[in-house]
Amino acid sequence: MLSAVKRQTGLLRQASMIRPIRGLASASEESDLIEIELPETSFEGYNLDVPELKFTTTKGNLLQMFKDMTTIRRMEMACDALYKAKKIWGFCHLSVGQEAIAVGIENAITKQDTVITSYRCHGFTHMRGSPVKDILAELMGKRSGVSYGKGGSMHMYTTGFYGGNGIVGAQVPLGAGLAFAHQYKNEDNCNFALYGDGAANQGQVFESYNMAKLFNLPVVFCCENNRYGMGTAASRASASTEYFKRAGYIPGLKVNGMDILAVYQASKFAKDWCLSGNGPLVLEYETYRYGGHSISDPGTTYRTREEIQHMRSKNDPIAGLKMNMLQLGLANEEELKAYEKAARKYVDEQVELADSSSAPGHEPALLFEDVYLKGTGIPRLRGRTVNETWDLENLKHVPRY
Ligand SMILES: Cc1ncc(C[n+]2csc(CCOP(=O)(O)OP(=O)(O)O)c2C)c(N)n1
Ligand SMILES: [Mg+2]
Repeated sequence: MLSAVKRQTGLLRQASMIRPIRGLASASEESDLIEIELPETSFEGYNLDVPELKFTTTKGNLLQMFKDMTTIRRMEMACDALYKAKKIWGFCHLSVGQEAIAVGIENAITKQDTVITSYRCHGFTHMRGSPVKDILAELMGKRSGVSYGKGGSMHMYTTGFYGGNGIVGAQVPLGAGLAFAHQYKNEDNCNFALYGDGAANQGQVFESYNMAKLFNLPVVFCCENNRYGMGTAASRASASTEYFKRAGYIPGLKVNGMDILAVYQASKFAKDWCLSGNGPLVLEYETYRYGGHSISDPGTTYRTREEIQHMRSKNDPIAGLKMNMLQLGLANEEELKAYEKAARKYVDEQVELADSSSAPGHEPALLFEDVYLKGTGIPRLRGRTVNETWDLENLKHVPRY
């Protein structure tokens, strides 16, 4: 197993080239502009020409992505500690190692685009706009949580972000539906629908490909291939692990998901693709989760410690970007350390705030909030039995529906 990993990650390791450029903008912006050249191994296309390896961005953009990834990692580490301290209960799926995907996508799109993903959703929720304290409060079942303490780890939402979905693959047709809404409303926006390598085998994923192609929907089907679905290696669950080719009639692009610059460029390309009227696209981000499937899985029974260690030490997305920025003098060691320290301080403060916020009350009205969109509800809602039917207007039991 290790030799296969080594072979693959040897390619992933090649660093991007970044250099400052001059002469394209005003004096103040000029010093901020940089030219990136990604390694040739960053992309593999299926029925399309891969994105340009050379592109221009700003130093500010790279620093922002560094800060975002660092914050998400600290937040996930805080989740782990809070779980061990028994302040978080139930399911909890962390994305340590996969940060480049949520961060790279968000920096390539706008708030008017929509995103939907699986249960591994904390990083996406933050990138879509929720402060860390609201995410942690949700995990601790607090009223100030992003879902008012009623959702927990897998069910987080915010503007332009449709979850957080616990049913494997269920978010993919919802993503196609969101893309349909963008098209129907003549919006210049698209949907990014993320799913795992395990989810890629679900029937509803193929139904979504079909409808999306028929309707030419602006949806980017994004497979986060982290090589495992719970404890099962992708090659044991998928007849073909070339996830970017699996829609057949929809072009695809495989992306080095451990290199934030490649993720960023591919995500921009995908959005342009959809907005140019090309219809759907399949992206496969090759990535890796350092931890187990969820906090209750040590993650070491179905893969070797050497494999995990190898990915951590040779392909880490944060260390990779840091190395690039240092080598090119875009920031020095002290500045980057200061960013890391600031992220740690911010997350520590957010933990305090989340922890000190209050739990939801016991009043029955809370149970019926957020079941229906305001104004669209029904007057009565059935509980576990017909005798538990609730009159929602007067908040009391009524004998029968
Ligand atoms: C329909 C359905 N089947 C099974 C499960 C149990 N389950 C939860 S996560 C998971 C594995 C999914 O793996 P993958 O799609 O690769 O996502 P990852 O956890 O790697 O991010 C399974 C089988 C579920 N939640 N829903
Ligand atoms: Mg997986």
